[in-house]
Amino acid sequence: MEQISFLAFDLGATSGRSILGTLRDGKLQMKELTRFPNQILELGGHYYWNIFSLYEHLKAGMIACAKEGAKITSIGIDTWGVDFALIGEDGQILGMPLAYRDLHTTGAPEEYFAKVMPRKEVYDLTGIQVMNFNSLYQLYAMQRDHSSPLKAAVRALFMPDALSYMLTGKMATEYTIASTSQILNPRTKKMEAKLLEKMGVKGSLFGEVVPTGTVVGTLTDALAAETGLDKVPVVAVAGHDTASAVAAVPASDEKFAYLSSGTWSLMGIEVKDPVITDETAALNITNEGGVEGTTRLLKNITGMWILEQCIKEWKKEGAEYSYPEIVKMAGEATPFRSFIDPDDPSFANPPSMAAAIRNYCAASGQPVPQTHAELIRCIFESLALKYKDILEKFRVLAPFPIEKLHIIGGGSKNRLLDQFTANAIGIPVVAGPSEATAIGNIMLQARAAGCVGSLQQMRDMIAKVVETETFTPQDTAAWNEAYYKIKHLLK
Ligand code: LFR
Repeated sequence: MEQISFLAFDLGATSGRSILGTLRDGKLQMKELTRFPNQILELGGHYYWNIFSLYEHLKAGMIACAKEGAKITSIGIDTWGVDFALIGEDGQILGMPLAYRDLHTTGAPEEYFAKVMPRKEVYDLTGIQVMNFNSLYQLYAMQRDHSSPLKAAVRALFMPDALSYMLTGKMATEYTIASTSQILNPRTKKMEAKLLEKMGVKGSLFGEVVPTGTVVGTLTDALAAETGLDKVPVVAVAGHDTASAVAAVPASDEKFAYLSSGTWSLMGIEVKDPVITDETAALNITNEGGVEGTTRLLKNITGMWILEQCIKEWKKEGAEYSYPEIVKMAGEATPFRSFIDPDDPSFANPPSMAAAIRNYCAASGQPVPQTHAELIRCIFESLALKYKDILEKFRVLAPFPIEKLHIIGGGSKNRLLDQFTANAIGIPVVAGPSEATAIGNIMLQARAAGCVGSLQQMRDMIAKVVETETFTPQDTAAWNEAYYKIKHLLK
């Protein structure tokens, strides 16, 4: 095979990266070109994404790519889910997109169910777990609050689609990212206009949904000239980062569960068709769109967010730890002392995460973690037990026996948590690749260019080139005992 290169932009809630991916003789090489911070911008009591600054960073990534001298075949962008930019009649981006941690959606789902459409009907139509921040409730809150950008908008574009629009001047709504909104019907794979129209929002706001792999357009003349990249096509890869990551699970068959571990922990299975039943509704399980028409049946678990917030807080107080130090501290702290439910609302966006953990432990009658090491141990053990709790639910739902858990994403590098997880769930954990999202982004561009065929072929190829580590369960009796002791805390 000739050498072929792609440029991937992978944006998370705390940082973004541009990566040059090159395929040659069935081998994938990745080179990080730039890394940049992404931060929620607080302004006038609201939280926003500075999309204009992100655009500047994408430009810097493209310039770095041109300097490498690599001739790239296409560009692809993936980001976190649910957030969107609004576009006016003249094509202008109407202000900064609101960030999903903005508090305007607190209680919004309940208001929507009472005033617009009952919860059951919304879930039956969309199969998406109810979370305050879903695009549907963001739009509800904006409409309720008479948002002027929403009034003026003729289109809305999800974050990856909005950035692709900034690069090409062309608008497209990609399927996997659209599926995070709770406005898409997974059976028809189209947006459900009535979910919007019934609350007075234009049903056509998101336009037609295009399949993953569609070419959105080419770089604008101005950008081609400024970056030196020519008029390269921008491909709508799996715009949702989790969809890109799941596409890169190096599994040889379907009998696995995955855990995409980063700021969020997304745990689930891959199935052929959506599963929308009373049981999945009661468990608040989501049916997000995957690659090749698959469904990502999954659940959001609050992941590294809790630790990330503690680290940020401790840094301000003058205590800065490297990742290996954090893992070492947790490894040395007393086991099974106190636990939290990571998904308790008190951890969503508290002024002090450490205080929130201490309050939770005190309120639930447990020893209060005092030291940083005790807090970290509490976070890691609680996550492992929460993973067990959720995996049990997928074991019941899965049409196949779940033989292993693939942990992918940055969190898979945490070997202590990988081992804790294997111990808690009692089946092997296969950790890696940590770069799953970027790999998925690149491989989906390769697929659009005709270099790889099916999703399974993609996975076989990925399995050959990435390094994974398998963790076999240990101390399962102690972990089981801990689980049953704290099960009542997990909602
Ligand atoms: C992970 C993720 C999750 C989504 C959350 C918010 O980065 O995309 O899948 O639920 O962010 O958008």
